[in-house]
Amino acid sequence: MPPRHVELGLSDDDVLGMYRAMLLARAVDERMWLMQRAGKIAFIISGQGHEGAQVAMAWPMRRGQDWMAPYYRSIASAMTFGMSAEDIITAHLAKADDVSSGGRQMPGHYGGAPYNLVSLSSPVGTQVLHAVGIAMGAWVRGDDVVTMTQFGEGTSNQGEIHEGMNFAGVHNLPVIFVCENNGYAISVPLDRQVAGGSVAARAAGYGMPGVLVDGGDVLSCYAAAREAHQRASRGEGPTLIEARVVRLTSHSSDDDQRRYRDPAEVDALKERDPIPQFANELRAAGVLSDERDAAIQAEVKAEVNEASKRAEARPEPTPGDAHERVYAEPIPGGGTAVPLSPLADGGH
Ligand SMILES: Cc1ncc(C[n+]2csc(CCOP(=O)(O)OP(=O)(O)O)c2C)c(N)n1
Ligand SMILES: [Mg+2]
Repeated sequence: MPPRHVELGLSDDDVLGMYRAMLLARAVDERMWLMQRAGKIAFIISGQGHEGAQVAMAWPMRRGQDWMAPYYRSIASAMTFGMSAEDIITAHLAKADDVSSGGRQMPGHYGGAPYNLVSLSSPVGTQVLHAVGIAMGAWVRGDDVVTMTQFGEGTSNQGEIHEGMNFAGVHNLPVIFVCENNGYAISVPLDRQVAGGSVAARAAGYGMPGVLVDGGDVLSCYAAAREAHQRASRGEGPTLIEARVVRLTSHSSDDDQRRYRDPAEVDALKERDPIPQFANELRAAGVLSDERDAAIQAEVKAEVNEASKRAEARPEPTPGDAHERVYAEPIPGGGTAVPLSPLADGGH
């Protein structure tokens, strides 16, 4: 029997590319934790453990044509959709020419106009409404555009998710809803947040297929996303995919999960890390050798070193530019911008 990736129509280069993308997202994430601890980045909210699902699900999306409304763990999907390691680090350092917002957004608020990647808001779940709105717009224009949005299982209980999925179901919109279920909403475990324990099962109530996948199984995630993408593109409507993933880190750099998770539970998470699981599968398929793996790891390390060096050397925003890209100019009604602080007038 041919290896699974061949059955799915993926080449050896495709799966090695997916593996490399996962490693790169992990390496950028780890580097940014160091930068946060060194006082260079204010805050980190990590995608570690989610990379397999994210790379695989973003893989079928057509760059420059499709759209994505991400959430704060979407580092690997944002990178698969076009953001570079340097873009990500530059945004976290809030540099003046950061592609996400020119240094206005919080860390982890991925976005980039050149990539059709919508900037997110901190209230969880609001990105789902944006995704459905984009899908509605594409439908009105008759464009072949598929929109993907991602959110956590805690967020799946927000009103916006119900409104968005119901609207997409009623109007048969080309959206892929991806719930990355990591079992916790900060410190609250799944059984205290999701009645019935399944997010995918809710899809039936919205008239769309609900698919449950193991987020540690990259090729299953890819197969589910590709099928959802084809359905959406053919005009057959939305899909909800729930990927069971692991959150390998604390919720954020402001949290310590040892206070609410058993140490044995935290240790056991490593077994579900998608990166070694995928590496093992590629080895068994004869695609990844030790030498190839070492070469990819070295390339990724060099790329992250280079990206962080270049990002750190980028210019800081100047206080006098604080209003730019925050308010439309001129202010509607003819008012003038009020300085946010004396520094905002250009003083240093
Ligand atoms: C509307 C709203 N309520 C509360 C918060 C605070 N908050 C930020 S992340 C989070 C947990 C979300 O959990 P989940 O959706 O499972 O995503 P995860 O962080 O596990 O990936 C909460 C409660 C918020 N940002 N917005
Ligand atoms: Mg969660």
